[in-house]
Amino acid sequence: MHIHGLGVNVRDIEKRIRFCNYLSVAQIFLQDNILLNRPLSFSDIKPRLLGHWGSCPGINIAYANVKLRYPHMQFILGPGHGFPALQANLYYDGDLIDIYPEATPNLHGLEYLCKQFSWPYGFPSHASPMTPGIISEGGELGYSLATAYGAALGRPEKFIVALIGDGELETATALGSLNLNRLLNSRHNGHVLPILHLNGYKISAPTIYARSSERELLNLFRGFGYAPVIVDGTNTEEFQLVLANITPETFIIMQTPKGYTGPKELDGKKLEGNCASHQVPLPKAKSDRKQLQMLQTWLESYNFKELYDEFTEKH
Ligand SMILES: Cc1ncc(C[n+]2csc(CCOP(=O)(O)OP(=O)(O)O)c2C)c(N)n1
Repeated sequence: MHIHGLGVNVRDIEKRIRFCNYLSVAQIFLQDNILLNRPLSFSDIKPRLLGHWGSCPGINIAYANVKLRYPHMQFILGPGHGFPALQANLYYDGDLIDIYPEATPNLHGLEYLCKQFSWPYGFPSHASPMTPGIISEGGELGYSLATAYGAALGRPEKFIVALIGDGELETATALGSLNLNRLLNSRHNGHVLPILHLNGYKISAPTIYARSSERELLNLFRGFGYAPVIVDGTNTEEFQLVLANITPETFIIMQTPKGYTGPKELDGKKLEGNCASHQVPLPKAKSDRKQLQMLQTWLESYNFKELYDEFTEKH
């Protein structure tokens, strides 16, 4: 569906999100059989499962929505542990290949990307100085918004998105950075668009903001001079309408269920929409048949082959 007057195709955004979600999961779990050309076996799974799935789907949603609406945007990721998602987006846009010539838009590139994630001498599990375009690693939470305002200083041509974790916004640094709106929001500086990623949890507990009422949340940001707007991240049309109408004061509060589109539950424990999806939601996929089958079903749910064929044709 094309949203009239916006020049943005909702289906294209949703396809990109699906593509990047698949690649996020594949980086965390797979060392072989990346296209699922045969049923998964234990030998396809990496020996040591590391990484953070929970934040990835929301990062992919934010990245795709903003990128297709504002292609010149610069993206700052608050919680750097959502690296598989950032890396998937850099691969999708062809931004990785300049630095990593093996990140080609074909099977070789896909295998390289997935195998090398969190692998000795490969890519780290978190954003790092090795990541093209990175100006904030995010390992120590709190600096995304301050970094965004700093990068926009004296650069009116810039459009910078800071995706702030809701856990991150509990830090003194992130809270203090909200004051920068009043100090640095001017036509002499670039546009900073803060997006709070309200996915509800930080590691193993709910965030303060997830347990706040909408009124409390809106009033908090209004108090810092922002014009906050709450968006359901899973509703692409709604997100695009908000993005089409932003002002320099806009502060987006993007709600997504943590681990969205991942497995719903494991052994009676809720995964999607819960802190249990923060890291690796199927930790025994290399040795437990049930978890391996759940991973296969999860990966298949994205219909990646169809997206991959389109992707390789475009390049
Ligand atoms: C200053 C600081 N305090 C604590 C941590 C430990 N830590 C790592 S991830 C995390 C939770 C992050 O939650 P959130 O910002 O909501 O990100 P998401 O839920 O999207 O993963 C915490 C507390 C840290 N990295 N930095």
